[in-house]
This record gives sequence, C-alpha cells and structure tokens, in this order.
Amino acid sequence: MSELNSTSTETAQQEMAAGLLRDHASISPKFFYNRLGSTLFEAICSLPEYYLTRTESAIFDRHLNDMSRTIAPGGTLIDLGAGNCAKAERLFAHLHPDQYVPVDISASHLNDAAQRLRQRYPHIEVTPLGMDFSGQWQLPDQVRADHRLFFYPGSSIGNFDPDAALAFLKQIRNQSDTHGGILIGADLVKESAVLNDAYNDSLGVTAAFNLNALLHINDLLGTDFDLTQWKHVAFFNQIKSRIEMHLEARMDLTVKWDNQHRHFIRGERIHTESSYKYTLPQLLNLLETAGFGCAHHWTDDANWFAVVRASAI
Ligand code: AVJ
Repeated sequence: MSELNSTSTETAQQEMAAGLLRDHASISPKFFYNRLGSTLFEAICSLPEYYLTRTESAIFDRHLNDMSRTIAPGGTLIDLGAGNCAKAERLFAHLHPDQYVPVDISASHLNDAAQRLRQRYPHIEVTPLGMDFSGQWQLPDQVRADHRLFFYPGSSIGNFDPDAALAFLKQIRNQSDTHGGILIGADLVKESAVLNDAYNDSLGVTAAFNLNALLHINDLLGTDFDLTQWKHVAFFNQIKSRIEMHLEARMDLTVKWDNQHRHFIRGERIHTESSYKYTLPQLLNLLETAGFGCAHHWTDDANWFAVVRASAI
C-alpha cells in the first residue's frame, strides 16, 4: 500500500514512468520509502557496516551541550525527513523548542510519532507535515516564522546532486528569517572500502532495501517487476565522489504497465540512488554559498562524519 494521496500519486506515477523510459533508466530514491522501505532503512541503521547513523549519533552524544550553546532556546525546530522523530527528540531537552515540525514524505509514520510526542511534551506544539521536500516547497502558515532551526541529519543531503543540494539549501535559507539556522549532518569522503562495505552489507539488508523500490513501483505504477530478475549493485564512484546504487537486470526482460513497456537487456541498470560524500571544506563551502555563515562543526575522531550548525546570514 502506498501512503501518498491521489494527486501526489499521479505526479509520482508520471515521475516513475519518465524515469523508467529514460535511456539510462532511473528511479528517485524517495521511492524507497513505503512502509516496508522505511522499516528496512531503520534496519540498515543498525548494521555493523553502516557506520553513518551510529557515528552521527555519537557526535551528538558527545557534543550536544556544546552545540546547544550555539543555539538560542525556544523557536521552531523543523525536522526534514523526520521518520520516527527519534533523532530530534534527543534535542528537545537541550534546545527547548516551542514548536516542533516533523516533515516526511511518509505521512502515516509521522502521525503516530507526533501523537506520542504530544503526550510526552505537552508544552511543545507538534505540527507534522506530510510533504515531499525534494523539489520546490514552502512551509505552511502554521509554522512560526521566527527563530527557525532546520534539522537535516543523517547525510540525506547526499541524495542531491551538488547543484540540487545548493538549490535545496538556498530554499531553506530563504525560509529562515533572522535568528534562523541549520543543523546538518553529512557523511565525509573516506577510504573506498569503508564506503563500499556500508552499502554492500553481508546480511543483504541494503540489497532488500534497494529491491523494495521495485515492489513500491509495482504498487504505485502497476508495473510487473519480478524481483528475482534483478540484482543489487552499489559502489563508490570516486570521480563523482558518490556512492551509486543500481538495480541490474540478471537477464533480458520486459517490464510492462498500462499500455507501456520498457525492455532491459541483461546487465542493464536502473540507477536508484546517489549518495554524495563531501570533504569538510566542501561542505562548509556549500553552506556558505547557500547563505549560511558562522559555522561551527563537530566530527568523530576518525573524521568519518560531520555535524554543522550554521546561521542564516
Ligand atoms: C538516507 C540518503 C542518508 O545515502 O546512506 C542507506 C540511504 N541508501 N543505504 C544513505 C541509504 C542505502 C542513506 N540516506
């Protein structure tokens, strides 16, 4: 079952069909996140090879006090890609937001979490938003304008191509007035073997997560993808400084939906995700170009992951 409403389902269908019919077929990584996909992603975060989540979490554990000294209490905490809201909840005791706005494309996941938070934190106004923020978006009027802190953890910024990442950050900058800012976590460039292992775990959860995009598309678009015909492929592309995830056809095959079809030859791939890795200077430069300054940053001892807090200037 998809959790998108009818208008966004139509847009999603057009987007998926266009991607499948492209010369080099592609699917947006946002189609990973149906109910099963969100659960699989949570499982990925516990994998021994997937160091990102636990490294970021350790940075917050160690430096949250220090971070909160760079952020005035009160204001609105806007959590982009909130999921189960667990990461933001840890900030509440330090940042004391007046309003918390979890935003996620998967609305059902959100509403459960929001209900739980309202009970636990009656003094925080919780305003969940089911919204796709990967393109153009605008926060509705219920979101207070003053003193906004955009929280964008987990290296989700890596899913955007560099141009789109800049446009995305500028969009955030334009919706931050005085005292606004961003708290962002990003995975850093490192030895290829470490990166490759993180996206090729030995349990095969990342493979399942990747393949599940085909199940989601079968649901949303009515395609007849047979998962046994597809193989998970992930590797670090050093030139583009990104992990690429693909699904590779194990044989010649044809995928059909409505009155359309797409033929794939054996070995042909559907590009399902890019996950860009930045150096710390590149990341700080990106934020500055988007209009954020006065950056403070924190990393782990190995410099595998960075958390940056920057102000709208
Ligand atoms: C949620 C985009 C940060 O790129 O590492 C995890 C998604 N893909 N394993 C990432 C993902 C495969 C993840 N982000």
